[in-house]
Amino acid sequence: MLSLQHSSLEVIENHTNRTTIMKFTSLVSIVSLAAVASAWHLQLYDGELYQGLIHDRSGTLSQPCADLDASADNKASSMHWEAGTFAGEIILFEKHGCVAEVGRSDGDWSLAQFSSFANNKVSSYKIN
Ligand SMILES: [Ca+2]
Repeated sequence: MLSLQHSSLEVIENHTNRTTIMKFTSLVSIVSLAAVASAWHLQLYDGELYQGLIHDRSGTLSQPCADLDASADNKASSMHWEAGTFAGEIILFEKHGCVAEVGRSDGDWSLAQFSSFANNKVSSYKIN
């Protein structure tokens, strides 16, 4: 009778240890996921071939709509876009308030020279 009680107690202890180990493993997984999540990065340049940086911004989540400052407005002629883990697409607009689309990415987008349609026109963007 005494030995039976002892083995029951061991079963409970083993179960508790396993639960603790599983909780710890889940925590490590969450921390690892956060470490590999990458940010999006947008760089706009006044000139072709990435000359004359006029806008440089990065973040992790989507961006509803951002107007460019007066110093960068209607000037972009080339760009780098690195899609992040949680934001893949950027949409460029001719007017403030994300009106009149001039182009959109599908994943990363390096554009050494904007089309004549979009050149020196971008004044706002949205990140999805
Ligand atoms: Ca320009």
